[in-house]
Amino acid sequence: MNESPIQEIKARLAQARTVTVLTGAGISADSGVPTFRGTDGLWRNFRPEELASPEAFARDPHLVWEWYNWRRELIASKIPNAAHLALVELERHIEHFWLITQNVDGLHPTAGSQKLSEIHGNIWKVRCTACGMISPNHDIPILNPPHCPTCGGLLRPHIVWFGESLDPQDLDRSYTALHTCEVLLIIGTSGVVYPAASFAPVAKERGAYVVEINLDPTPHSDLVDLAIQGRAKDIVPQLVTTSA
Ligand code: BJW
Ligand code: ZN
Repeated sequence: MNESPIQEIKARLAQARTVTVLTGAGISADSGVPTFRGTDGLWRNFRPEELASPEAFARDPHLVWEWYNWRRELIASKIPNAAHLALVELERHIEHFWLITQNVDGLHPTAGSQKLSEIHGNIWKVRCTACGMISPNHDIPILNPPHCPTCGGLLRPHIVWFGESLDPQDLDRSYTALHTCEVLLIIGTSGVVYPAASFAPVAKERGAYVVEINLDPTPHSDLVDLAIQGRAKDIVPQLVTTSA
């Protein structure tokens, strides 16, 4: 038995050939991106069904784009923090590594993560509601709902809203990573939004050693093997340093 939780996790990671990581808004909170459900969370001021649903977009695309324009402006000024960078380092050292993120801010790919699924989409991509084409789009500001250069259809943010299905390829890749991992690190998610809310029990049932890193306890804290309370930017880098 190792002397501290950090040492215990480091020992597990050192032995593991297959590691999966699930991240949520908490990891980007340390970069200054608001979470959804905390005291300063986005849903304190906005009702999800009014802005993050296909019905909301059909009712008022202008209002929905206004919200995304505000979010884009906010996120554009943020950079990856030490926790994002530590996960890039971990990816380099683990033979079979996969990062599943619920975050749409793009900070993981900006940090350099390559083996990842952005299961809720990416705020820097748009999708045509008519022809389905997905394309990168970094425009700021977006003052009016944009249209598809190919077919003229209305463009929407390439984000998974409530009631919408996740990309089957992303889900397949995620479940493979969850079914095969020896260690699952869950960082900065409240664990209430499905299907990601089921990922901890799925990996646990398959025998993974499951670790939660979060500022506060979550519905999964009692299920995991080790729950560490603290900031992602303080804890995650400690897991990947080679020093004792
Ligand atoms: C820190 C920290 C620091 C802070 N360091 N930690 C089964 C049962 C019940 C319901 C459903 C079900 N299956 C599907 C549903 C419906 C729905 C759902 O789950 N609803 C629940 C609310 C109950 N799910 C869906 O609709 C999904 N689709 C789907 O499953 O399709 C099939 C289907 C449909 C309908 C019925 C049945 C099946 C799609 C979900 C898409 C979620 N999209 C969103 C919004 C996108 C909008 C946008 O971003 O523009 O994605 S919701 C929002 O929540 C966002 C996030 O990715 C997601 C998760 O939030 P996250 O990351 O956990 O953030 P927070 O704020 O909740 O938590 C932050 C955490 O960080 C906290 O714990 C803090 O303590 C911590 N923290 N600072 C460490 N510094
Ligand atoms: Zn189109």
